Amino acid sequence: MTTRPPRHDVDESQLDVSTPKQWAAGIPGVLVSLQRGVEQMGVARTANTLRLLNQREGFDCPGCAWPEGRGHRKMAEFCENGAKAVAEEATRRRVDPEFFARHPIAELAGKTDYWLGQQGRITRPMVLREGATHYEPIEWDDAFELIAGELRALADPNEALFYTSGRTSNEAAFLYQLLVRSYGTNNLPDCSNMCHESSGAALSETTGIGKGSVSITDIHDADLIVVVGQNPGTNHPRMLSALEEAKGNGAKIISVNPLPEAGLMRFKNPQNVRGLVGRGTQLTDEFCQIKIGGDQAFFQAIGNLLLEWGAVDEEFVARYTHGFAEYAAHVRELDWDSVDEATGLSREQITRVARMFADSERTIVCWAMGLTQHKHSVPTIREIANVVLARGMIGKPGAGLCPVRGHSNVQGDRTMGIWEKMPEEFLGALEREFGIPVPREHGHDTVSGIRAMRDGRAKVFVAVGGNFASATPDTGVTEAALRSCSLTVHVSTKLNRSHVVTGRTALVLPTLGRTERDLQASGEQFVTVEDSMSVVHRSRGRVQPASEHLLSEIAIVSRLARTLLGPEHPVPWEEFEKDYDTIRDRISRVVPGCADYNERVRLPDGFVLPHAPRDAREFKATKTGKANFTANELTVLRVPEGRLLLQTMRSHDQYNTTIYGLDDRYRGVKDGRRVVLVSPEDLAALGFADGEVVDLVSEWPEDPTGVTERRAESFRIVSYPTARSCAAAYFPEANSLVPLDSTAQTSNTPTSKSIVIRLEKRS
Ligand SMILES: Nc1nc2c(c(=O)[nH]1)N[C@H]1C(S)=C(S)[C@@H](COP(=O)(O)OP(=O)(O)OC[C@H]3O[C@@H](n4cnc5c(=O)[nH]c(N)nc54)[C@H](O)[C@@H]3O)O[C@H]1N2
Ligand SMILES: Nc1nc2c(c(=O)[nH]1)N[C@H]1C(S)=C(S)[C@@H](COP(=O)(O)OP(=O)(O)OC[C@H]3O[C@@H](n4cnc5c(=O)[nH]c(N)nc54)[C@H](O)[C@@H]3O)O[C@H]1N2
Ligand SMILES: [Mo]
Repeated sequence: MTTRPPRHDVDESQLDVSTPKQWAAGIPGVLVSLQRGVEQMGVARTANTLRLLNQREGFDCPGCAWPEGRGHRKMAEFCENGAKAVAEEATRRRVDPEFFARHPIAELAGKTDYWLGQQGRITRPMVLREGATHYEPIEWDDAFELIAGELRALADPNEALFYTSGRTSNEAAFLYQLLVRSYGTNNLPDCSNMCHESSGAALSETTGIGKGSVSITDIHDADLIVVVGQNPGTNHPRMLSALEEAKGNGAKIISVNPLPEAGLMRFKNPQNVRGLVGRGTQLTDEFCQIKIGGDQAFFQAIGNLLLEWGAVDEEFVARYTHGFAEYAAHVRELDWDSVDEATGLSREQITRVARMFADSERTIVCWAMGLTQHKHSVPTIREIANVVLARGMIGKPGAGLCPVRGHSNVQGDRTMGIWEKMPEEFLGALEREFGIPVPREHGHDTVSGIRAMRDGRAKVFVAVGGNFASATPDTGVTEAALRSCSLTVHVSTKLNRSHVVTGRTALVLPTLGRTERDLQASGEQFVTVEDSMSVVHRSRGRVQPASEHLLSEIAIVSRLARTLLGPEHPVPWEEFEKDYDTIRDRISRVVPGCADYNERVRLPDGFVLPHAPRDAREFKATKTGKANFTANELTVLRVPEGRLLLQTMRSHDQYNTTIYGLDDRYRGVKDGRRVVLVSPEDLAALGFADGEVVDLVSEWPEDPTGVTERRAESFRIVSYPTARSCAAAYFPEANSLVPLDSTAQTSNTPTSKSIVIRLEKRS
């Protein structure tokens, strides 16, 4: 057994490609998860930590936001990728001061995120002083003084940015936004800006709340589940068990995706014998191999047919909605040629699918990044809402809208106030509760924050979690923006690229992970999180912290606040750090729906936050007070001659920018990541062949900065059954191709799933 990190970085010459798999999980899934666990943690710790994953008295999986089965949790409620997420955090490998003494920053900056992440957990607070070649240890108090000094020196609090990634607990998120607003800014960009922001924007407008309306039992009870732009076999593997259960109850499943993702096709459930040794369950009944960006046209076409057939829930529409006539007039005029062009689907298939909608009594539509990261993402999701409303499929069992969230607590962070434009209701309550002035001017989101750093309007960058340098678009521009800061600060568990692309001075502050015991003055603490279905529950770490020098995120925020805001500040920061119940008491009084928080999170399965459309078909929070139909102009993404539309996605062996390993097992890619998947027909038409190595060149003539081309070098072509005129490569290797200013209307999310590229032979 070895827990030594790899000495060598990724060697793309080892890359090996085989036929894509037709099914997900089964025995290989279990074996890979155990193998990764043992490599990182050893045998005993693997058994111990995995036993506590997603159990009532254990910790919430730091992987995805898919909910746990309420009431009837399986003995091992984990999946292959959840197990990898745990192994990555509970690893025995360490990045200590000697590591930083051995490796100058210039050397670390040449490593991939894979190599950096595999080195292990950071053990001590570290500082990179101006002009220094190496990080060196720093005492916690000195680190807080350093940050406070830089923040006080700014001409305006709006010159600082405070990023959050969605692993942060509710308590830490609540304190962090309180610190940032006490300091005087709403600059709270977060990973959500690059993730489900488009869903939030579309759903708030149409239903009055930016969250999904279904529960896990609704999934089990649905008779039709439509999975659009999502790869659950990799990114939400426990969702496959829920889909399997729904199938067992007679549900039909439609998958809409440019790629035939193995996990959606057939699932061999590792929790039962039939799944381990049998053929598994066929999940998808109807696979719509749509072109990238064709979903708006797809849902308009379905709306058009439902109207034509009179398959509208008239009573629901009359009683609960607004704007139906305009919507109906608009989709009746649908141009079917545009639908053909945008979707690449046959009219027979679209008609068959529309028939399934018309025949269904309980429909759920699920979606993720395949829908949210396009220029027209918000209108696309509004179009889903139109169809769901026309069928009356919200606020009843087995039906509803289901944006499937990414990070395990990204939804909770928003609920707790991590947003650059929190509503007045929240800001006013915060002001009254603490007797502090709270700024009202909207802050920077991720993209506008990068612009502010680039242009010298933001000078201090602080991040609680995440990997800003690698997760954001336009890598070259973003890295230059970070380097222009006077100070960059990262509260992190593991080393990543953002620690080596630094401001003039940089701090890395190591923190406890989800799996670790959190001991404070009043005793052992737990934290709370909210899953994708608005269930709030406890998470309690159990393993010994990676180092005695780690502080919890809550302690770090509280101590920074005390140093920055002084002992006279009206917020009782010290008390918060000692006893997290005192934070939850305040959450109760400030955050809507969280009354009696301390009592309710102690219930065995926690509690469900209110959701008026789900609970009572109430839509009072929209502008019209009703659920809104919308008439949206149809966008058809046109790919110029000789070009392809590139999506950037996740392999089976990564968690966003954390690269667990180099295999994308289901897609048949092994020992490498620089691949571009293109259909055999397009390869023939463009004069390329499988196995050739090319540069990817993105083209965006509209770029306001005048840089119309971006290049990512050396990708191996893989002939792959994707939709025509589409291509796929992995995030973050392809992020340099996404122009900073190419963002979705309304939500400002980078268009990471639709970039026009050409392939260029390497000479
Ligand atoms: N193991 C693991 N789990 C994760 C993550 C991880 O990296 N690893 N990340 C977490 C996070 S933060 C998130 S947001 C989620 C992401 O979960 P997903 O959204 O499943 O992640 P992606 O890999 O981006 O996959 C996008 C899917 O959409 C499809 N797609 C792309 N463009 C289009 C389009 O125009 N139309 C349609 N219909 N489909 C399209 C792609 O083929 C792919 O199947 O997963 C979360 N869970
Ligand atoms: N091209 C392209 N770009 C994308 C996407 C895409 O599909 N394509 N997806 C976007 C999406 S959906 C998202 S959500 C973002 C993700 O953006 P981020 O959330 O910024 O990135 P992650 O890779 O999830 O962050 C990983 C780092 O978080 C730290 N970390 C892990 N656990 C903890 C913890 O418990 N506490 C603290 N403090 N730190 C911790 C570790 O240091 C680790 O290196 O990327 C976006 N970027
Ligand atoms: Mo995400």
